[in-house]
Amino acid sequence: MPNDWEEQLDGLKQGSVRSMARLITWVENRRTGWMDAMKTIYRNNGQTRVIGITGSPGAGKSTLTGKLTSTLVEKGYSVGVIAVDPSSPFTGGALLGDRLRMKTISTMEGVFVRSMATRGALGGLSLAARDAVKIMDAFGKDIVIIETVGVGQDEVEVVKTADLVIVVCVPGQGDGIQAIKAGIMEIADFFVVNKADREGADQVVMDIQTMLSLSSQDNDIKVPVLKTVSTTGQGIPELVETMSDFLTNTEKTPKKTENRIREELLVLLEKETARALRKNWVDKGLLDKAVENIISGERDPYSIVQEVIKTSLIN
Ligand SMILES: Nc1nc2c(ncn2[C@@H]2O[C@H](COP(=O)(O)OP(=O)(O)OP(=O)(O)O)[C@@H](O)[C@H]2O)c(=O)[nH]1
Ligand SMILES: [Mg+2]
Repeated sequence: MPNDWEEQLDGLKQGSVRSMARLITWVENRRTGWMDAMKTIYRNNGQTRVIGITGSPGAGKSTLTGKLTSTLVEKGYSVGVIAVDPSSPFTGGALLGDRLRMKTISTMEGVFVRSMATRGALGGLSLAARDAVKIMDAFGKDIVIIETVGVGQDEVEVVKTADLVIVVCVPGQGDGIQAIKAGIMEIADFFVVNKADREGADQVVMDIQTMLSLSSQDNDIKVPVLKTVSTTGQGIPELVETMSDFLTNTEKTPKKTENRIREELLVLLEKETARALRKNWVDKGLLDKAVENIISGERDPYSIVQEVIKTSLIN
């Protein structure tokens, strides 16, 4: 491994926030040596619990994340935040209020905020976020909160692997139902009806509960539906308590861990084989050559694919 990697890994071990930030960027950019660095990081992983917060745009996810974070910090936890959303207040939203919110959270003692764009991560968003979680874990973060808008598939993939997934709904515009339609209901461990200071919050709670009872296959699992007002902090202590109970009770769910490792390994393998193929085959002009051969009638696409698979994966 190159020396500069070693240097940052040492820094990470010694609690340098700068090293943590740098490592996340380097890994995200797939800088040479990233896999060796991740091997070391992986060996130092274990204790971090990941909380995924998702929901429709403007539902109050960032405000909620901020309140949760400050409550957790008060309780003595070290918290990391990954905001996956280019328009997130954490990344500098256009509104003054958003800027202020971002400032409050990122200057909080013991809090590390990292923003990530939906597009741009070389290995894909979901891997980039998970790599970042692992780096924060090795640094010693107790809790990492990932905030994403619950729209695109990428965003859903990211939160899916969290230890606890919170789906945020709001009253008005049929948002509660919308979230459910988007197919995120299945991944929700909790529902939070935020903006409960607005009219219709109880109706959304009932709608969600009705949906849950209709679709529930496993009656043993009770999905909590809580109300919050993130702006004032109302309902946050109850939410933190419910979260804490959930995380304690799911301390060891081998099935979930197994599924996560399986999924992650498969995605990583797919991404890396595709990258290797690009590097060793496409970038070396072999794609162009193959196209020529197909046009001239010498070869067909199928035998070429078979040949590439054989030579690159088996040999
Ligand atoms: N009335 C009311 N407003 C809230 C509440 N929580 C958040 N807001 C407001 O809703 C707006 C959006 O809040 P954000 O926290 O930025 O929402 P978000 O879900 O992170 O938004 P995106 O990341 O852009 O999807 C802000 O103006 C907040 O002040 C709440 O409980 N009640
Ligand atoms: Mg946000």
